[in-house]
Amino acid sequence: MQRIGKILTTLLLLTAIATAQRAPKPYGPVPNERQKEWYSWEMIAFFHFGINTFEDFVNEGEGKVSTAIFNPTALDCRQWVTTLKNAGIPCGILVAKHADGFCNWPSAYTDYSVKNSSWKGGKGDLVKEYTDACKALGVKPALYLGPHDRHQHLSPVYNTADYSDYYARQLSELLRNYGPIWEIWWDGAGADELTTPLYTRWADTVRKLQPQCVIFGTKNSYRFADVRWVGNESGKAGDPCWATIDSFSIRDEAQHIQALNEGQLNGNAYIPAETDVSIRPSWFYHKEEDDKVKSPSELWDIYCNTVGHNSVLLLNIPPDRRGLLHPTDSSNLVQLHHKIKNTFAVNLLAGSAVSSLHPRGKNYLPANLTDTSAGSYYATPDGYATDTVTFTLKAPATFDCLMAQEVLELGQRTTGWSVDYSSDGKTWTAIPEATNKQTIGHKWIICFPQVTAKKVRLRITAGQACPAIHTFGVYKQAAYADINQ
Ligand code: OTN
Repeated sequence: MQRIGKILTTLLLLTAIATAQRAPKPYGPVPNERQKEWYSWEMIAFFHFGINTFEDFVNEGEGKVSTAIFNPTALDCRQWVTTLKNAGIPCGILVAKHADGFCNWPSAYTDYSVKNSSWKGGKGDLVKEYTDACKALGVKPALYLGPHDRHQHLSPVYNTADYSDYYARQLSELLRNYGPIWEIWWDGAGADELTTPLYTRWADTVRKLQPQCVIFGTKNSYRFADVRWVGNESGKAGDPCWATIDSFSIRDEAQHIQALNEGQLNGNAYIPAETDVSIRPSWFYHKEEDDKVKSPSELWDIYCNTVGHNSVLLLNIPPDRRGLLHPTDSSNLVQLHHKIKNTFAVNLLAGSAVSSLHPRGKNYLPANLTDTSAGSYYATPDGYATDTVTFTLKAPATFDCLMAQEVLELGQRTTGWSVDYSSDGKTWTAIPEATNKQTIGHKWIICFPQVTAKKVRLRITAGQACPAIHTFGVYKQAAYADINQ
């Protein structure tokens, strides 16, 4: 008996040593290359600009107004893209055509475009100016090509060969003639009539012409989507916010919106949420809203509730009738950038002594949680879905924000976690805002009233597989007054 016991102990030890050297296996659906790239952008700018800009209070035109009214007097896409550079935003989506059907490029397939406008005597091409500015300044261009088109859609049904051809040809023009396009946006607004066969053909066009292009899809285009709508336009991703979601056939509207907002744990498709919100009340520019631009602090809340909720923030900054960004919009955006950069510049847990109950082994040490290496992460052995990681700082620190990141490639693993702090390691105090959290994903950020502590404890309380966590940190939010532009 004793001998068998010894053999079993040796076998367990050998298994543990072998596990310690091996990377954890991915769990469930994992992101494709496009989705990994998209997550890395964190923020995308949205430029709603077109014929609606030149109508009073119009956000969704009927497609009947004369093309002559489109006439930006000082259009400068370099000014837009420079703002993105200053705001640390690596990608921007230009509306090439909104629901009114007016094309911001001289499409060969319609007269309802810039070629019949007053701008540059009909010789202008906004998509070219925009993509050229992006190329020159090192920003990734992306396009919104509204699948619904009130100008073209003269018959009562979209589902005709003519409409299918019309849209496919315009898509091809945009994807063939302007270099790499990093995302294509298929708005679901007004698109109820658009059927899956239409999208099947158009998705095929996207995949053939630009394989790296992320597809934002809704409704009948979900099966082709790399990223989903978040279920609102107010800058709020859910808590939780899983990257996975199940069939999109939920009939109940409220349940459908909730599923979009929160995702579904163990959903069979990996389609993370993109959160579109405007810096102004409207999507298009209206001078009456110049004093209603979201402040840096409102934008920071939105950032934490989107990028910090495992989503990507698609922030609309609409150029005005001159074809320029309003200085308030640019300034608030740049202030947001400085707030983000300064807040996360110093992880107060870096350099602390770290221990955990169940370390996997030498390649997956708990200290990896606070290093700055892109490839390193912390993991427990297979079979251990829960754990406690304790950080002992060299000196007490004051903080009011925390951030965690999972290893995306290994799937959605941790499903329950809490954070506590202590001055002596004997009495622990929970951070209420960081108690019983669920998702981590690409990034989870929590802000709370400031606390001072010598020790911080990350408790992983539930999971579908052993945790694989890339980063954990606590931070002191930068004051806006400290922000030098
Ligand atoms: O009336 N709407 O069409 C509407 C009102 C409020 C918020 C959204 C919408 S439409 C909604 O737009 C999304 C993009 O922001 C997605 O495209 C959804 O599929 C679409 O239903």
